Amino acid sequence: MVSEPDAGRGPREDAGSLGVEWGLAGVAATAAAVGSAELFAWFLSPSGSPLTAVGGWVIDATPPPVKEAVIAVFGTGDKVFLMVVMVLLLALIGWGLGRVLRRSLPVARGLLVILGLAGLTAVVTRTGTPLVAAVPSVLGTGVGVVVLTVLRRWAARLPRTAPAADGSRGPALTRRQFVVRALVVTAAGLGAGALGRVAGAAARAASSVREALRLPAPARLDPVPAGADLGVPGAGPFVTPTKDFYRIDTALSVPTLDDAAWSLRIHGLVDRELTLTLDELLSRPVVERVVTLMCVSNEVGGNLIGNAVWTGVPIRDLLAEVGVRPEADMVLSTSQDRFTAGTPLEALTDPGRDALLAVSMNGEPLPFEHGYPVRMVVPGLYGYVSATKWVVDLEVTRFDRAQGYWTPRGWSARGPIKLSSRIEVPAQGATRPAGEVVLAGTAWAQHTGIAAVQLSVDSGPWRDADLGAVPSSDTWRQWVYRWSDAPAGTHRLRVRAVDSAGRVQDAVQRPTAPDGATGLHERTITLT
Ligand SMILES: Nc1nc2c(c(=O)[nH]1)N[C@H]1C(S)=C(S)[C@@H](COP(=O)(O)O)O[C@H]1N2
Ligand SMILES: [Mo]
Repeated sequence: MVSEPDAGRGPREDAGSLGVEWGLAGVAATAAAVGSAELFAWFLSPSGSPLTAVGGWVIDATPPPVKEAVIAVFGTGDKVFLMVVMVLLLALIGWGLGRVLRRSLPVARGLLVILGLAGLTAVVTRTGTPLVAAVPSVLGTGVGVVVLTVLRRWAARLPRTAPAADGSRGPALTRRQFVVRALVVTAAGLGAGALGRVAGAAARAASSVREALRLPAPARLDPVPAGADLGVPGAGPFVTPTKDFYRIDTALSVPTLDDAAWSLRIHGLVDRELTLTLDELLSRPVVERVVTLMCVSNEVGGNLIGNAVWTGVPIRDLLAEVGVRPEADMVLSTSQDRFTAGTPLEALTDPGRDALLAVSMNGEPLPFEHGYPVRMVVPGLYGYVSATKWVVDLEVTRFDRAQGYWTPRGWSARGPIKLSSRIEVPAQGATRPAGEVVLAGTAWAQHTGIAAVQLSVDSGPWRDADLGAVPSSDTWRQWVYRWSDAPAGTHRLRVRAVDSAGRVQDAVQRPTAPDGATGLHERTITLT
């Protein structure tokens, strides 16, 4: 048992001189508490991770402009950024805890318990968490309290510190020895935390049945035609490799659902509710479709867009099976981690549009980050209103009754993708020899199709680029423009697209919120 060192008597004799030791003691106890909780979460319950739960709460509570700014600066590294901020904040809290520990062990213990309760509250208020998810926070808090107590006893052995309650001091410790011990405890806490998060995620991924998932052969294929990839060096490929595919979601820890446990409930304004297991879903005809997904947060010329080959079951077929009531106009999809998207019903029932419950991406089961085992893919709509990953629930409803996750956060309820284009080659600021300059990039108007891409040099006339082939109107389209007799000097290149309905890309610059950026992409290059 740990005896009761009492700091209540206020070791005034050390005032000022031992601040660093106390601060480090607090940091060490906090690291031990949080680190061990993360380690326990690895064994016991991934949803029991207090860092993930608090981070998720922060993500949900962050005002949209702040979120926008973070994504603008850190891109898909936004979650690493949040983790670093949380660790720094915890270090600061720990430091403060150490200052309190110097005055009173019971008060410091109380504060650590409050910190643990905050983590626990974040965990248990995340919907859908099993009871066992509460255990890591409780155990972690216990570890923190014990470590705090031990550190207080060690502190009592420092010169000029008040002795423990029983008057015992134990053999003297030098300040240096104390600091080393506190740092070792801190490192152990950080190590446990890192192990819990990194190895935990890897272990869950490896032990899963994802690799074993047997993908049914598609009843209908969607081959990529020759000439879709124009092969201009420096331009992106027509089909985005999975590892390079952008990732956007609110999930701080990627759900690693076991497909044996997965089920999908289809309910709401339907004649016959339906719950499907994965086997039941995959016993229906599966089709292959090449579809370009895009995030509404993509700036003009940005990278939050990717094109992949998906296979899955048309949502239209399942909606026909359950019988949609006439008053319905939206399907609210919910993910295992409680993200929601509100998709216009007509985009899902449209006989000419294969909105899918997708199970594979580029020939493999969906990666965990991209929605394993099942996600939605709806051609023509931004991801936030359509592309629900880890989808477990489809509620047929109405726009005046339900809202997707981003709608109350300042994004429009409906999100058709806007016609846009970008220059990929040459790079901004590139220097090339004058003469022939090859410009290349992509343009998109998902589910409408690209009819033309035009280039303007130094505000001159718009000239047509050559276009690559496409499997359908649901993908982006590559373009190449060979600018001959390009003179030396600095030039401004601008691109615009024209869709198959004859609409010309909007040149007015608008921000991404509330329904997608507009404006033309341009690059400045120097020819010598
Ligand atoms: N469960 C879940 N699904 C989600 C999201 C999310 O936050 N959670 N984000 C959506 C958004 S905003 C986009 S742009 C796409 C991105 O899909 P990707 O990460 O596979 O590229 O997923 C959508 N599906
Ligand atoms: Mo998005």
